Amino acid sequence: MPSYKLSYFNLRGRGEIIRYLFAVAGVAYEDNRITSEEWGKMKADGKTPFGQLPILEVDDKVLCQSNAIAAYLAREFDLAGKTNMDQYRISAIQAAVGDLMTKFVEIHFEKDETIKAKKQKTLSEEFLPVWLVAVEKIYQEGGTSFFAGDSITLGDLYFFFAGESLKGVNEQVFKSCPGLDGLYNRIANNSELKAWREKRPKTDF
Ligand SMILES: N[C@@H](CCC(=O)N[C@@H](CS)C(=O)NCC(=O)O)C(=O)O
Repeated sequence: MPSYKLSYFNLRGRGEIIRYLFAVAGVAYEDNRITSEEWGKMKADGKTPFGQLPILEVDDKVLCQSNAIAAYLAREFDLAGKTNMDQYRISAIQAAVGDLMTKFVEIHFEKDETIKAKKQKTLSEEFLPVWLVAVEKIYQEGGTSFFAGDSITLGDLYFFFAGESLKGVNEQVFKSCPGLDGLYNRIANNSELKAWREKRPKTDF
C-alpha cells in the first residue's frame, strides 16, 4: 500500500470527498490541514500544480484536482463501479453535485444582501426542485440499492456530501424523493463513514 498524504484546508469543501473515500475503504492517510499562513508559503513554493488545494501525495507523486483524485482513489479502492454504465452514473452524480455546490458557494460569498436573497430564492424554488427530480430519476433508473450497483461507490459519496449540506438548510429536503431519502439514510448508516463523521474536526463547511 502506498503512503497517502492529503493536503487541504481545515474545511470539508473539496477535500471531504477524498476523506470519505479513505474512511469507507479503511485506508490510512495523513490528513494534513493547512492554515492560511502555511498556505501562503506552500503556494509560493510552487508545490501545488494549479496553485490550489487539495493535493494528494501518493508516495513521491503529487496528484491534483479534487474530482480526478477522487476518481483515482475510487478505482484503487474498488469504489468506482463495475461497468461503463456504473461509471457514467457516478460521473453524472459528480457533475450534478458540482453544479449544486457552485450555487452554494456563489450564494455564500455574495456580499449584497438583496442579491443574496434573490439567489437563495432561485436556488430553492427553481434550481433545487429540478435537481432533486433529476437525481431521483437517475437513482430509480439504476434499479439497485445504491447509485451504481448494490454497494456503495464514489457516486453515493458525492450524493451524500451534497445531502449533508442540503439537510443543514432543510432536514426534510428529500421528503418528496423517497428513493433519495432511503439512499441518504443507507449511506449515513455505513459504519466507516459514520465513524469518520463522528470523529472529524467540526467545521462550518
Ligand atoms: N478544480 C480544483 C479547484 C480547487 C480550488 O478551488 N481550491 C481552492 C480551495 S476550495 C483553493 O485552493 N483556494 C486557495 C487559492 O486559490 O489560493 C479542484 O477541484 O481541486
